Amino acid sequence: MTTTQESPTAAGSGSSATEAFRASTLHSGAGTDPARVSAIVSKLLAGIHDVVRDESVTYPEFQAAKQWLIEVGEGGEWPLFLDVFVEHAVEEVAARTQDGTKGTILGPYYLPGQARLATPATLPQRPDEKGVPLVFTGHVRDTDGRPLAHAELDVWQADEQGYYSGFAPHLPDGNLRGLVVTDAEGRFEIHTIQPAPYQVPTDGPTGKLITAADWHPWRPAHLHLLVSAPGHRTITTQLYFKGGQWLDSDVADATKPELVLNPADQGDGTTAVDYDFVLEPA
Ligand code: MBD
Ligand code: FE
Repeated sequence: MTTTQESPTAAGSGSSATEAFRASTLHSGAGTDPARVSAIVSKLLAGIHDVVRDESVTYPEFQAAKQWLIEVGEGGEWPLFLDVFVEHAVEEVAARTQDGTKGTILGPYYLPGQARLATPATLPQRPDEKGVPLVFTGHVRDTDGRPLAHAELDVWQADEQGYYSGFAPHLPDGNLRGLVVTDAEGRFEIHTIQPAPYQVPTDGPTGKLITAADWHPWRPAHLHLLVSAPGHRTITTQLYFKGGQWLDSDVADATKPELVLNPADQGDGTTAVDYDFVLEPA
C-alpha cells in the first residue's frame, strides 16, 4: 500500500478520544435488562469461541490477544478501535428505522459546544489554513419537502493534513468545527477547506494491529455532520469526495454512495458543492 502522507505520530489523539467520550453523555442510555445482557454477551462469547475452534487459536496467540487488549485500554484507544471497526454495524441497525438523508458513523472526534454561526458561515480556521477552499451550500428540509428554518448543522472535519482540532495538540481549539444555523428558507452556506484523508495513528495499539494484519489505516477524506431541528430526528452523517483516495476501501467501512460529494472547480482554485438534507419527524 502506498501512503500519501507521513505517518502521524498520534501522540494522544486516540487517548484524547477516551477523555472526550467520558465527558460526553454517549455512555448513558442503554438498559440493564438481564435477559438482554445475557443474549448479547452469550452470542459475543460464542462468536469468540467459534473463532478459537475454527482457527485453532494457540496459547501464545491467546496471551498476545490479552496483552493487546490491555494496551488498547491503557492507551485509551477503545473509542478509536470500536468506532473504526464496530460502529458501522451498529449504524446499519439504526438505519433500518431511519428515513431522510442517509446517516453513517459518528466516530471518536465529535466535540459538543462549538461556536454557533449564522449562515453564511466560515468555519473557524487558522489565518494560513492550508487546503482547497470549499463553499458548501444547501437546504435542510423535512420529509414533506418543507424547508426547516433555524436547523443546525454541527460540522467537524480534519484539516489538510488529516488532523482534528481537540485531538492534535498543535491545532487551536475549535479549528474547523462549528454549529451553522440555516436561514428562514432553510438554507446554509459554509466556507471551509477540503479535508485530507484520515490515517489511524500508527503508533498506538489500533495501528499496531492494522500493521500486524497487513491492512491499511486510511479513511477517505470526509466532513462530519450532525443535522438537527426541533421536532425532528437528528441525522449523524459524513460526506465524502468523488474520486478521493480510499473511498472504496475505508478502514471504518462507513461510506455510502449517497454521501459522496462532487465539488465543482470554480476556475480560481476554489471549489463549491450543493447538498440537501432531509430530516424525518422525531
Ligand atoms: C475518524 O476521523 C473517523 O471519522 C472515524 C469514524 C474513526 C476514526 C477517525
Ligand atoms: Fe472523521
